[in-house]
Amino acid sequence: MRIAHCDQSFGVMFILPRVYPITYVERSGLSHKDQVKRLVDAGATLIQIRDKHASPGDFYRDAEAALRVARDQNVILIINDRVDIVLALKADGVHLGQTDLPPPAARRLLGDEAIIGLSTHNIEQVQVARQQPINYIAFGPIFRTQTKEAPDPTTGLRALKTVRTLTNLPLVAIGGITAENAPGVFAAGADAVATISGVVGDPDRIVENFHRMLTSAAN
Ligand code: 3NM
Repeated sequence: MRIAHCDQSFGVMFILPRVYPITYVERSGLSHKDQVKRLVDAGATLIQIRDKHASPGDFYRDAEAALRVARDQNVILIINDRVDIVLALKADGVHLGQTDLPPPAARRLLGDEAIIGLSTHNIEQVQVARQQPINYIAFGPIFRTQTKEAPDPTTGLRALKTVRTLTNLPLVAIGGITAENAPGVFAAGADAVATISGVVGDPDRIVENFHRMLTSAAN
């Protein structure tokens, strides 16, 4: 796999892969653990688990099982939003949205070894993000997404190009990214593409779709 970026700014040897898969129970119909298992089998090296609907207790238990699968294969596991669950499980990091705990607070709780990512949706948010104690910036939705509830307006590739000129932090593009449009996203300056439906949308084709994304990312 091609490696997009290596950042040691917070004492963590962080290798961001070109394809960044995110689990989602409502899209795949599978538990986070089962999605992680298939993604690990497909060769993913970093996975985010994301759940906007489960109770904290249910998400905790599924995350614990998913982390066990990931740890067995030295795969990095990032948890969306839930700093408390990251802390309780000693997972590898957290992915924060604009309305979650501010990155400095998450950094204080999780320490310098944790990976912290931050979602941004416009240039102003990117300007703020680059001052934050984070390991990567996510930007999107680049294209129309049917996965996120109440998504921000699509940014398109032109805004992604602008973002690339503003930061040297590892840059993850997200939102409506498929094997077909991924090459254009990389050409616009993304280091990685994050995807939900493009990989876990069809539970029977997770391995196949992950490989398609990888092939597309290598072009
Ligand atoms: N965040 P799909 S778009 C989780 O704009 C998420 O920050 C976004 O799912 C953002 O690959 C998005 O199925 C949904 O479009 C990504």
